Amino acid sequence: MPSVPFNDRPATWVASALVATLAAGCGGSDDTPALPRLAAAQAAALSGTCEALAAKLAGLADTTITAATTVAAGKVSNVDSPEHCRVTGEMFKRTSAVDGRSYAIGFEMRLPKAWNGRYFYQGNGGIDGAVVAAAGALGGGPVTGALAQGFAVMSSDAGHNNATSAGPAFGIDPQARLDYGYQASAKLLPTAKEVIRQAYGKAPDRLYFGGCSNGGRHALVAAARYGDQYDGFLVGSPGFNLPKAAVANIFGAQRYRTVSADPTSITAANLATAWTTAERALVSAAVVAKCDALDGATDGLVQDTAACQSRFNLQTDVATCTGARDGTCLSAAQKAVVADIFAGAKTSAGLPIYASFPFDSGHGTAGVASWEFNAPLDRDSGAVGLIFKVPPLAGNSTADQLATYVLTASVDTMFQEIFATNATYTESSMSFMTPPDATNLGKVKNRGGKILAYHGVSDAIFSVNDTQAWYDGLRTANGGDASNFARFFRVPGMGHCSGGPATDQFDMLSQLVAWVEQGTAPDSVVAKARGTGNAGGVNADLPAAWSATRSRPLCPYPQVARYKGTGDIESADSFSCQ
Ligand SMILES: [Ca+2]
Repeated sequence: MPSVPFNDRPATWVASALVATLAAGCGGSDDTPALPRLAAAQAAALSGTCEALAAKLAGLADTTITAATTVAAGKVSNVDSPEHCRVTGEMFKRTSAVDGRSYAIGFEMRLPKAWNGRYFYQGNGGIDGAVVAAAGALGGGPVTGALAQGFAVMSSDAGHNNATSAGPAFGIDPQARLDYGYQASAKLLPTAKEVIRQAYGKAPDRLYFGGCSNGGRHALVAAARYGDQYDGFLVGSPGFNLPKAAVANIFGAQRYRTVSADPTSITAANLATAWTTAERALVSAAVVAKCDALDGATDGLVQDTAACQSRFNLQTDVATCTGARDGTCLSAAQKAVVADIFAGAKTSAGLPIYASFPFDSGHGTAGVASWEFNAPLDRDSGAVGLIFKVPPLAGNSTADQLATYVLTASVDTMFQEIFATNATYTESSMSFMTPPDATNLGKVKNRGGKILAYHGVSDAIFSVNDTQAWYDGLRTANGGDASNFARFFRVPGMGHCSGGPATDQFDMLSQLVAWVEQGTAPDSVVAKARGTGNAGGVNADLPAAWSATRSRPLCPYPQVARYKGTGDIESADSFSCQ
């Protein structure tokens, strides 16, 4: 079916979206025009009963509301949330002419009884395909979320249901690829606004878009494609070059396999023998030994990531095995493989496929093992084989066939196929998955919109260096400084979206709102460790030597958190961003 641009919808939200109040900004220097500041959202209460909402919404175009049910205050996605109305439905139900399957954009909205006047679109992770509870969860074992803060939150499956499309096999349907890539959120927005208007008597005053991983990708894609539709973007650990990252991870799997216990095996357990937990911890211990003190505090965290990359040398700072591997050394062959992977996957001709990865303190975690050894076989295989490449593999490929493909097919060819099109798949995955022009964000900037991005330095699937390169490009595109509308925070030690030996609990949504609506830009963000007793869930990766309540400032790139030289080493107050 043809795509339906959001702005072709004859919905009542259009007029209200065009009258966003602009007030004079503050903080601009004399030679820099101040950016507009958007007016603060005004709270409202749910009018009428939740259950009556379904009938009011019966006439929504292209939309079927399946239920509207009151939910009492309580936990949603492990976050304490207020009483709210949960509306579920689907849009654009259709049958694919290509694979014969039924598709729709499934969604839910959670509408707090006491509303803060704001909308939050929750970009979800992985390959989507499930309507994750619309808690507006903020990553990193959060104790808060958008719903808890009074936002009306929408979550969707992005146009396919993993139960009915056999997971990644939705990629056989060209329109499902496009909905997953960038179209679902745009198609949902008019419905979201109308639901809110019916629920509260007005459209949302301010609109936000956030998520982590693939959700961070959705957020950055929305900033690039729909920068005039939202006021703030929370971009977490974005896989904004997801097809490239997936091919790079497959490159890694093929390299790991050469130093695994059984180079003919197609299992994740075998791949994991290539670089064991003890050996990964060994490398991180060597990184910490070399780099920990560069930030002034010997605390198990490497804040000065950039300086560390030139100080740490895998070849000389980690022992080379002279006999059998025993966890205290790496073989020369292992070092070559790990060095290649961290330098960034390349084609056989030496062309970069994806970004490099920095050495950091968090390589020894179970999360890293999952991304390095399991993901190529059970996630990247389906993503590349069925969703990203043109042409795709057969939709009924078995798990063993997908694993064999990943471990034996040409990475060079995969890399070409993520840029390819044909008569059926008229848009390449690099087109539908990535921001079309990720450093051209004038639509966001000029209307007063703001972007906060974060990325864990020990993330093994999407590289912090890729996000950093995007931000460097954004700075260049804005005269060398993008900090008046976009800021990027590295999270030392943190794995993919959470975990790792890190202070991984932080609330950037509140900071984003304060920046958009009050003009208060975040000069640092306090992040906490999730030690024993943490309400967001204990982080099993925390070193025993850390205080359970350690805190650190996250600093806007390129600044680094440095110890002041005095004060409690467990407290963010003892560090400053420099
Ligand atoms: Ca340190």
